[in-house]
Amino acid sequence: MLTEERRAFLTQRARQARALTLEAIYRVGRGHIGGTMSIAELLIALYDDVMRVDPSNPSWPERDRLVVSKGHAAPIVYAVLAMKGYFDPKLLDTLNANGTTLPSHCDMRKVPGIDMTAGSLGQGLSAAVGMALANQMDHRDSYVYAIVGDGESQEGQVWEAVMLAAQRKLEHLIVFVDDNGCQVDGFTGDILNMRPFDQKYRAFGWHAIYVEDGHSFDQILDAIHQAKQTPDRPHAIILNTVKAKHVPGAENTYQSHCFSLTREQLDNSLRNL
Ligand SMILES: Cc1ncc(C[n+]2csc(CCOP(=O)(O)OP(=O)(O)O)c2C)c(N)n1
Ligand SMILES: [Mg+2]
Repeated sequence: MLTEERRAFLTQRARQARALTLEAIYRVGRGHIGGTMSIAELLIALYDDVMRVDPSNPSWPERDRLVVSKGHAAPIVYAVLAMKGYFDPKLLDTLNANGTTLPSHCDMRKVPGIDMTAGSLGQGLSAAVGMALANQMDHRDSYVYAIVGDGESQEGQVWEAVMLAAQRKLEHLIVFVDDNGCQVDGFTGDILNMRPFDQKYRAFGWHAIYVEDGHSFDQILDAIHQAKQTPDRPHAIILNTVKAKHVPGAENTYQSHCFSLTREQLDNSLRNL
């Protein structure tokens, strides 16, 4: 259970991450708003409370790693990395502009703190499984975290990685499914329903936890704590989230996936935050 003060601090950090992201996307003209806003609390929980990282040494071999397999969420990952001191927040002004070092999708060669390049959906979990397997073979106690979209989970490669992780008992692998119910051009349930995710992961031999409110720091952190208490299996934490959370008029719509904010929408969102 978080203290009142800690919860308020984390909430403020998530607000800041959302604001930096929306401002950067507004500046570039268009971007992935829905799927960035649905993982704000998760990223803040990971970077401010959970992950063992050193922003002054991004390639520290003993660090915990994060693979954001839904690589289109890069703008908010960059915002959080900048807030952690990996690079100057002023760089966010160049998001996805010509010549930038902050491209629209997660890029490990250009951005300090990004552990895996992603954007071609379905591939990131395979990389995370490889990292967790390497840690296991090297007797490292570091954790590997991955974030996978609900629409992304329609990719067959996700389930190949899931099978191998269970076979190799990767107990230091924790995968978050951002179950916001929307993909690019429709509701995931209408296009190819993937729910219930927790039962699917369990059937594949994983330890799975369903989190009712994927924007609650208490619930996210409790689930991670529970995962770390459960040996011999990889862990899936299914987060029931809201696409475009805290963007007035866009919440829970698939049309929020990638769009241009008007000045008025940006101002409303910032006021709302
Ligand atoms: C292999 C592949 N196919 C298609 C795309 C285009 N694409 C980008 S995001 C997206 C939808 C993803 O939906 P979901 O995983 O639910 O993401 P979220 O709702 O979290 O934004 C698609 C189809 C892609 N990036 N990679
Ligand atoms: Mg989705």
